[in-house]
Amino acid sequence: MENLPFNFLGLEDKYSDYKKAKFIILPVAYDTTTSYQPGTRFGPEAILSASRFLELYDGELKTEAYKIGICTRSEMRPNLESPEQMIKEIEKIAAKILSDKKFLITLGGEHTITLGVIRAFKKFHRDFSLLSLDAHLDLRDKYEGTKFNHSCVMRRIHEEKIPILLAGTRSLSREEAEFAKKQNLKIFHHTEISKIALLTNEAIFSSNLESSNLHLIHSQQSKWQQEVISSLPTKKIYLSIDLDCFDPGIMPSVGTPEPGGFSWYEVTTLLFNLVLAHQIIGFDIVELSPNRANKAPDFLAAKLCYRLLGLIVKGSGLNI
Ligand SMILES: [Mn+2]
Repeated sequence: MENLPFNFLGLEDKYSDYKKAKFIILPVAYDTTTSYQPGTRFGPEAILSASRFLELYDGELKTEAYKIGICTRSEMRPNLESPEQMIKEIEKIAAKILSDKKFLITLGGEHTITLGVIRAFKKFHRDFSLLSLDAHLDLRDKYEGTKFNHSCVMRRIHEEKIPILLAGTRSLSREEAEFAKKQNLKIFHHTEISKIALLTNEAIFSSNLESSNLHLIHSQQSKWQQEVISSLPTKKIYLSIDLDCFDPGIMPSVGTPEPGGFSWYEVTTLLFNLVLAHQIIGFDIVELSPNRANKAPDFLAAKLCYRLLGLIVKGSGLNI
């Protein structure tokens, strides 16, 4: 293992060279405004570390997405001048990668980084919307003296006139609730999702678990997933995954671990169904705040990233 290069999946040059690679991983070690438990600046490194222990073959999808080339860029360090300056730097680097016609994956770092990435995507794509899986709405106008706090990021993206859909919400302020209502934003609170899921999922899971055929489970789109997917107003989707959307039982390594949340299978089946109906143009996985004593969350984040790459390869019809 020591001999493997330190990049996503530990890939040799043949598969990780920038020129040849289709997928570019941009690690952004930034956590200046994280409120409760700081440490998300160590998230990208922990995801890369864990990814080197993943199987290169995704047995569930029957894909080997690495063959399409995955280049890991060197880590962006925090710009301590101001959060706004950091966002500008991210936008610049992301725009360069997109101008090279690459598929960009950003690893955080705190959620604020999504704003810089979205501003870059705006230069290259028309008509896309953002799906954010997150325990929080991140719709505050200002927090702790800055408009560029991680809990304001969806408010800023909304101001960029990108349609946003937020799913997995379990915690919000009165200000955010009122803003979302006034702006008529589509929000899937986790309690509502759980209620719909309880009513519809039980039969699906109990009938298919015995066969261990996950494809069979995937092929059954549950009602809440159907509603999320059909509420997305555009074909092109930018996906932002705040890891606190997961149940803290499986994802305790986040800045603000809210009780409740998605299971691994809920998220992966949602993503499976998302690629069937939409085109994912880019994604980020943010807010991992690693804990040395528990590596399972790092591994979850790495596997989630590779699963998404496999789904995108499969969705684009490439036979790899
Ligand atoms: Mn969050």
